[in-house]
Amino acid sequence: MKKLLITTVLISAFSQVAQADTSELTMDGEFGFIFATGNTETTSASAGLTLKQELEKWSNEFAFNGLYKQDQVTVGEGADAEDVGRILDDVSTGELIVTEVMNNPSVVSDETGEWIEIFNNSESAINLEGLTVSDAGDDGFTIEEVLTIPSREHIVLGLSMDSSMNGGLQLSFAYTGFVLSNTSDEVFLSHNDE
Ligand SMILES: [Ca+2]
Ligand SMILES: [Ca+2]
Repeated sequence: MKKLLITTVLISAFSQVAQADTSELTMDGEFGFIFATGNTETTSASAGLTLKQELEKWSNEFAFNGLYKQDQVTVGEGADAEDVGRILDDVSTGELIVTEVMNNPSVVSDETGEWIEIFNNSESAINLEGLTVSDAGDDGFTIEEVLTIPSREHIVLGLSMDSSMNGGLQLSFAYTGFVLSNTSDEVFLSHNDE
């Protein structure tokens, strides 16, 4: 099995921002690093996409390539928008993006108030079952249930589903075993590409 890295966000050098801004730390996906480790295809294989989709895809690629050296990213095949969404094997680098993290909540404790927001930057729903969220150390968890993220929408994963404990959020998934440092940390999205 090959571990396919989808998206990486580094929490670093933003710690001062987090400490200065007592409300929340907002980290755009643009601050993250997006690596292509394989399974990428060239845009020449994209026949059949509409011109509009091509333009959108191109603009996405432009945004990513402007920030990171990587292979080209394609919109995944098998875009079956019904039921639970595409499986992760069909998801390409750049289609899932970590758009925000809360690593240092102020109104609730870190133990219940940390969260991660993921954006589906693709044309179809994606099933996050099998997605591993990890850091460069020993922190990590894998989503082992069907968890659909609709096209062009966000979902939030956090430590507590209880909105009175997590700062008032409606979470889609609660995890354990993953702590976001208030100084320096990483968020990797990956899955085992079987
Ligand atoms: Ca923290
Ligand atoms: Ca960590």
